[in-house]
Amino acid sequence: MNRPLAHGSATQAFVGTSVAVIGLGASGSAAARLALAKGGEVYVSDLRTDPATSARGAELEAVGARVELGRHDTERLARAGVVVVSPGIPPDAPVLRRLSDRGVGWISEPEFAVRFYSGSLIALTGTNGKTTTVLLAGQLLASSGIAAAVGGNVGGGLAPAASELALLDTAPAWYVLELSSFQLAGIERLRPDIGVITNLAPDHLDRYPSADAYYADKARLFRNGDDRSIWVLPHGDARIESLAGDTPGARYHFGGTAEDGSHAYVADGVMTLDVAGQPEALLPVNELPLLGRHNVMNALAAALTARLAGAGRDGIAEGLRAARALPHRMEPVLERGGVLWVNDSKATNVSATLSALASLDRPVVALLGGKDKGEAFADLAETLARCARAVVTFGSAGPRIAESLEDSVDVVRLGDDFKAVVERASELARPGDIVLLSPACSSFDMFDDYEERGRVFTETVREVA
Ligand code: UMA
Repeated sequence: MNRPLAHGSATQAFVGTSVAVIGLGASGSAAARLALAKGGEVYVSDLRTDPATSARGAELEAVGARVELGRHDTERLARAGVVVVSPGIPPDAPVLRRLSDRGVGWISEPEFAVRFYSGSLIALTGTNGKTTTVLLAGQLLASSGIAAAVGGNVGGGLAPAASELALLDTAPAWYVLELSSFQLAGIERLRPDIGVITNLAPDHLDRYPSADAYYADKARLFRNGDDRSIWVLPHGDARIESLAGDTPGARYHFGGTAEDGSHAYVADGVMTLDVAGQPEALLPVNELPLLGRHNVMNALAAALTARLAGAGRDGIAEGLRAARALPHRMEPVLERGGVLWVNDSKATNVSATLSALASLDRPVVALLGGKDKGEAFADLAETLARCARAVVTFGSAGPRIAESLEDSVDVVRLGDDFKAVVERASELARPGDIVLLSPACSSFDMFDDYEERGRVFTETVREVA
């Protein structure tokens, strides 16, 4: 199963290639370093001129890149042999419009990185659960004695950018990459040996004109599929099947039942794999040390992926028992007075919050709010009506969330004082409840990012609860 497939076609021929990198964040820096290490001539530009960007630029200049801050030189970019674009730069950004107008194409950073890989590739995408699943898949391979290197869109310092994996001293048997829709938008040749989709739901509607446009970028995962491809997909998702269309390769499904032909499922309370007509019990689902039913789905997807990459049942079961919540993802903060406080700050869209709510079996005080990305908060109403003792709204999306939910559930409207939000939740919660920060919005109205929001929540809970 573990075939060494040459992703790394860029070798000697690459030396001297002129590479332009647009954006000097985590992915731009990593792509520039990879290009330099492989003998490329590198030009990096970023519109920012702040001290952090300047410092990163100086580091790259010291190793041979030409760095320009404060502008993108279209002429210079258009002369490059390869243009690598950071994922945070939307296709309608002026620099990309100018390149388009001149007929100049670009690729994403993972597309550039895999050209230097020399091992097999697992590429995983989805709307929610990507990072949990990709890191778990890597751990399950490791606990089965298979060398795996995990990276990509992971963020939060939990794993490196795709390009950094191409510079490891020893190539792993498997590269395990998380890919965002922004990164998939810029792939050309990237061909996963195993392609995984965790789930799909509307997201990033502040960048895409429609959910369908977002799904179309996700579907690019399938574009280079061939007869050797293996696809790991959720059971019974008609939309994902239609995105896969008639892509060649073998399809495996998780999350259904033994009877419907799923290859990873829970039967009689036991997580089970069946990739070859022979059920393999992994562990009782209540022994999986991750909170929430959606994490059972993530664990089934990771286990199936690892199994198809050559991991054995015992190593997978051992790895699942050792699984731990990632920071800001259904992360228990503390339990006091019978109230469990849970930090799910990473839930930056409605569907992630819905999964979190639906996965719990205790009454919930839900903390919702942040920057409004234009989603339909009314989609939360039915689930909240069933499980919520109360909702506390905050931040710039707060008023719209409150209006969408007030007919279904008790809503307390608060503003930008996050400590007041935690204090109010503490008053509302009763023994046996869960206070859940799963805000359904991004954080940028009040915090630098979802991580800062989660950290402040954790600190405030420890102080207030
Ligand atoms: N910039 C320009 N010109 C422009 C616009 C922006 O130069 O016209 C510059 C900005 O000034 C900035 C840089 O481009 O310096 C932005 O880079 P970036 O936003 O692409 O961020 P990176 O630091 O490179 O991080 C990216 C991913 N970020 C995004 O996709 C927004 C990280 O995913 C990823 O971990 C990292 O690459 C390494 O692969 C984070 C994320 O939030 C975790 N992803 C989104 C998600 O998961 O929902 C997609």
